[in-house]
Amino acid sequence: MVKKYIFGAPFETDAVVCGPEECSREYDAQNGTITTENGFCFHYELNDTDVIYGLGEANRGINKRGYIYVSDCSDDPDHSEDKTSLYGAHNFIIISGARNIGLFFDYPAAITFDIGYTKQSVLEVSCERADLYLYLITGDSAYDVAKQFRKIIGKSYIPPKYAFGFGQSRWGYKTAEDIENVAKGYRENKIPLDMIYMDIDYMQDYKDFTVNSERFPHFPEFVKKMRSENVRLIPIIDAGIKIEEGYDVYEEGAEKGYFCKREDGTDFAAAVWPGWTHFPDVLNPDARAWFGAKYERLISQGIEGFWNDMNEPAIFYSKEGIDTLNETIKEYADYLKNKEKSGEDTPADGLFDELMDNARALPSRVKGAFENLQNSPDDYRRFYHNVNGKMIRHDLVHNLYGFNMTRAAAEAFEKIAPDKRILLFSRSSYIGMHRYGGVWTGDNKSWWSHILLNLKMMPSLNMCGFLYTGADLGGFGCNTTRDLLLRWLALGVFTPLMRNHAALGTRNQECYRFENVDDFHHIISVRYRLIPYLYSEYMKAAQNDDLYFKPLGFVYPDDKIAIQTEDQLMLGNEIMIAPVYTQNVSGRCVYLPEEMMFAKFCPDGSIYTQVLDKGHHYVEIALNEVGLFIKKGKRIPLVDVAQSVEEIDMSTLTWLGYEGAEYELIEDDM
Ligand code: MIG
Repeated sequence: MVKKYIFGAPFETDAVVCGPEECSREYDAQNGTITTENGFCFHYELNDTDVIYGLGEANRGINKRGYIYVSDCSDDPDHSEDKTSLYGAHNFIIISGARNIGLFFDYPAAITFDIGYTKQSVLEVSCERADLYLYLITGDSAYDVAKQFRKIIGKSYIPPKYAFGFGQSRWGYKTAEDIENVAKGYRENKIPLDMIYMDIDYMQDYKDFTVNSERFPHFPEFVKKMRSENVRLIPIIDAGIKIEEGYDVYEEGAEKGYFCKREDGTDFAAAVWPGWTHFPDVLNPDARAWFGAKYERLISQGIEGFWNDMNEPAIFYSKEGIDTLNETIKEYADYLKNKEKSGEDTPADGLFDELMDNARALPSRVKGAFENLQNSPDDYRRFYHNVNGKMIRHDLVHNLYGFNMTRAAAEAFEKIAPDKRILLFSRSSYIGMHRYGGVWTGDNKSWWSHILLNLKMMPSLNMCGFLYTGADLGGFGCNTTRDLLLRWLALGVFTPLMRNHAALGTRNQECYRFENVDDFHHIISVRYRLIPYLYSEYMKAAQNDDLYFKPLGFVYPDDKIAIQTEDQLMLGNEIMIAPVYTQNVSGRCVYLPEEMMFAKFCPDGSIYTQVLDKGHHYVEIALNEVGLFIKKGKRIPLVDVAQSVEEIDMSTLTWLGYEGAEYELIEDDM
């Protein structure tokens, strides 16, 4: 059952589209106490065994207990264990124990989830203003609660079929030739590939919707040529529009008043990749339609997919921020000068100590002012959105920017190509955006711990509606290693978005750059063999408001060990995955909540199978192998390897698993 409560004057976020019409009056304090005197605070006493699920793209475990999380969309490339905010704001949690309660705090500014951090047995959710909707869901199990929540937030985005293929990306591909070389590297080594991503360097001076004509002399022809090789090019779009005379997107936006404004009505300027930019006011429906329509410029040149970046929105600095920094530096310079002048009255040794102290403090204060330049909360208070003619300060709706940038594109796609699915995913998001696109989990690192973080985020994202998700395989920051990439790809085989992406300046990370390329060929081949299954399960999850990835506890709610298993996932209705995420090991321990069939895709193309009993097992999985576990009595479809999704030959379909099992295959030609 879903109940909706209203506090104060909430902002309409459009996260919920099929919720209860009416707000309930009587609130049962058994579901947690609420105070609204000093902002909003929800307080709940936890039992020792209560598990907290949810929060979508958040740090740490599947069970979120024992830490503090803040929904405050942040461009932070250091996803270390202490971080409380990442790129998304997914304010849905499930308290699961003797009772199962779901809570969605529909509030678009910063909101804190203290889940047993201040006090181990206390859950507290608080935000500065008591203006929000609270949705309270009660159900039979955590899984039931998650599905009820998914019903009220509307159907999840479905990407085109090719987007279930493998994609290669790198920040640093500059020219058509760079991209052709990547395609060649894959095709020559017979490693399947469907997409090559174009990062910011394809643009002319980082201007959205432009293509550098020197580096891509005949762009539409180039797109067509790649497409004829079954490779789609997927360009990036950034949030900021470059301020430049003659750039029509800038000129139109300024003229129509479609950019975010300062309090005095002038367009707010922030420096990002293009230099000074304005942010399209995507919370204003007219501005949103205007911005979205611009994607047509690339679609008309043959482009069929996009990734939206920098939409927290990320800010390098503002004019105001630079002024503050300069003032800080000047203040200190003056201070030191004055001290020098008044030197006669001060004992020489005392002056020296004081000067030294100040000299030491100077860099740290300047450093502080410098650090505060980037993504500064001060800047987020410096601009406004026009919502139905009312000026709303950005920080009060901060978490909706990425959502609405992506919505802008998706709403436009419905007009530009109503019968076509276009690939679209975003870095920043809020619940509701799941109807318009997917997400990638941003700038992770080539760390073993980030394979596990990737795995843990997946079911939590699914609970919040985001089904088309994945991480930068191999790691974005830092230099990857061959074994790390192989192990991470073996997890990526199962994530709907399977993309290898790396940062500028890091070691080359394309699969064909490493020794024994066959190993990469084999891991990615397994993905393509599984696509009929992965696609079917994705479609079922999207159509039935279900989860593609589930924590084990959702399927085995009475099994204490299953509930506590944080490094295995259920995928669809047939399989469990248990990827290896440790360096220098030849296998791993795995827990089976019931009898299952272990299936291992061996490099010679054969599949090793073994029925294993309920309980703990050690399974051998080499660097060039992919393992999965088929639930008792189930089977999955398999096809022969193809070089691209389009080339998959369904007549090669065979079955893997328990004989005689039923399976519903979902096929279409989208
Ligand atoms: O400030 O476009 O997360 O995937 O490669 C960095 C360059 C901007 C951040 C994205 C990353 C992308 C990078 N971008």
